[in-house]
Amino acid sequence: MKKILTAVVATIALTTSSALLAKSAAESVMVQDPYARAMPPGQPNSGSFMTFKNMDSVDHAVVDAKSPVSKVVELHTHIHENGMMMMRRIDKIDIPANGETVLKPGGLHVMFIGLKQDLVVGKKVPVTLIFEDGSKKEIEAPVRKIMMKMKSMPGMKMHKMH
Ligand SMILES: [Cu+2]
Repeated sequence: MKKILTAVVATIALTTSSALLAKSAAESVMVQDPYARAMPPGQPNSGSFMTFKNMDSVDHAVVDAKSPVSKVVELHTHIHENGMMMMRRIDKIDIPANGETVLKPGGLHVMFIGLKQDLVVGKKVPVTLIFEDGSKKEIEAPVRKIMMKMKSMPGMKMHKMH
């Protein structure tokens, strides 16, 4: 009887310690260089970009995001469809074990729909990231001006002609 009891106690102790060692997704994923896109006053939408670094040996994912700056916040990606670049809402952004996922203009982004305030350079946008295990991470994304590739292309053509 005493032996069985000891075994039970040992099992409980082991389970407890491994549960304590397991880190939440929010603790395992580092967020680097977050920023939000500056928009001219009156523009309804904007987005935020950053790099997720997964320091854990298991995959993680961001499944939702919240921010007080807009009515709706969604996770988006860009896809090419019939020669057009289109945005699409996605359920999650995967971050592979010991890997990284980059959110950038023209790719994955956190979308702000229905801005409640103008996003001007110098402001910081609070964003709450929600992970697959329910853990959360609060970040602040400084507002930056972002040059669009499309705008720089005519200039590049002109440069070649000279
Ligand atoms: Cu979008």
